[in-house]
Amino acid sequence: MAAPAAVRIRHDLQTRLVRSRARTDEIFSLIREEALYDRPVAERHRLIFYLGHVEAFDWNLLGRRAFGLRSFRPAFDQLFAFGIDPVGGGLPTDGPLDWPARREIDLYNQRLREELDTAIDVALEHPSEGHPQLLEMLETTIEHRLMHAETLSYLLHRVPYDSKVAKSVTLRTHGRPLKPDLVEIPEGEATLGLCKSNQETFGWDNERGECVVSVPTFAIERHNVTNADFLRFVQAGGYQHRSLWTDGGWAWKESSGIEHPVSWVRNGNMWMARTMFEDIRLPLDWPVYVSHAEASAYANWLGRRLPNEEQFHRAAYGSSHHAAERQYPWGNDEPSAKHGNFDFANWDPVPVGSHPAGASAFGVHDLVGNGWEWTRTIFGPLPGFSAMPFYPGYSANFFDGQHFVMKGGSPRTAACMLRRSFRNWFQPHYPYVYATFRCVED
Ligand code: AVJ
Ligand code: FE
Repeated sequence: MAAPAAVRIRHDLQTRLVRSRARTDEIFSLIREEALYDRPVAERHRLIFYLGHVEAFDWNLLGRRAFGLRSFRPAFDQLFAFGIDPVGGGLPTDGPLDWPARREIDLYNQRLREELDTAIDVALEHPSEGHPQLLEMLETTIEHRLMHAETLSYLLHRVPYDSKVAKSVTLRTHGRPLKPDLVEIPEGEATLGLCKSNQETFGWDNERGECVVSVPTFAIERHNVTNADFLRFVQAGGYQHRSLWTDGGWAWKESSGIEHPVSWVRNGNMWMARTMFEDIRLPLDWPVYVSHAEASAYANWLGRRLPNEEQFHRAAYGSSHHAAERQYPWGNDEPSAKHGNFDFANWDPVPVGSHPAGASAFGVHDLVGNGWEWTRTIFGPLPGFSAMPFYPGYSANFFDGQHFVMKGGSPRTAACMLRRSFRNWFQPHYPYVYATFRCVED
């Protein structure tokens, strides 16, 4: 006999919570003690902040709000509550000594996990009696933590090798670039967001609402732009041609002295790539990871553009004119390793085109996994948007015209966030995320 729905939900969410904690625990176990107070990316917090943040977030939302538990360390609840982009535009100026000792944070984390686990156990036993949004809140904490597993990973990419506990990993590259190739996508409809009827599926506020748009015919690159492709742009002086850049992009590039992708390292006349645990010769067949500004300059150089959000949807989830859209590029099967490089399968990319089983109906490769994809769509609400009452700033704080939508997923994106409606976003001058791109021709 199948387990009753309540028992299944409970088992599922509790298992997912335990597994997501293991992800963030694993990442922290890779950071050597002395590097915990470092700030690998100037715009973000010191690593130590995230050690408290992923736990305090769960505690504030579930412990305090859903269960009404009493604070035992209110100063930590506040200190670690939020932190994404620095407010006010300047860079953060705190020093290592402004942060509590690791031991203090570990004790805080341990105690709140114990209290939460007990309360969750009781609450899921009687789901109808507790907070009406408990299940949604649980999913929120799990996905929030998993998003930080990704953002922590890219911060870790910036930490010096000798400050990390080395892991032995296999990096795959054939060193052979593919021939660039455009695929024509016939006009059709694309559905952005979660259908209103689809109430059971968890989604963040920016996914709610439904927006069916018709997309005219266009052509899109079959594979992501590779390091080999981008090297031609660098060698053609792409970083020096003012006309390829927007005013903001040029100003950013000039003031930060950027002349190549942030993960590339010049070694004499050889190009190397910085991976998670070692420098290797630049893998020519990997997708290039760049900021939106660099991606746009490259597209301009070819007389192409970045896709907009609906073009990405059409190429990824559409099929011949009238057929229904798919849940994933490959169809409706749940994501698995054969479909792409995601769900923490690797710390770094694999060659483009490595997962033909994950290609879309139109034969476009790697739309999900191996690197988020920049779009030219400014991040904003879908029609009918309303903020989540228990986390009103999650998306709305970024509806400022300064962020672009990214779609797809990276090697460090959890499988649950590969759903079609999921939308990620970053500023155009933020080169540290695992973001690649491909171009379109209208
Ligand atoms: C959705 C990935 C842009 O990391 O800035 C984490 C996720 N929000 N804590 C970010 C997030 C609050 C967010 N992104
Ligand atoms: Fe957060």
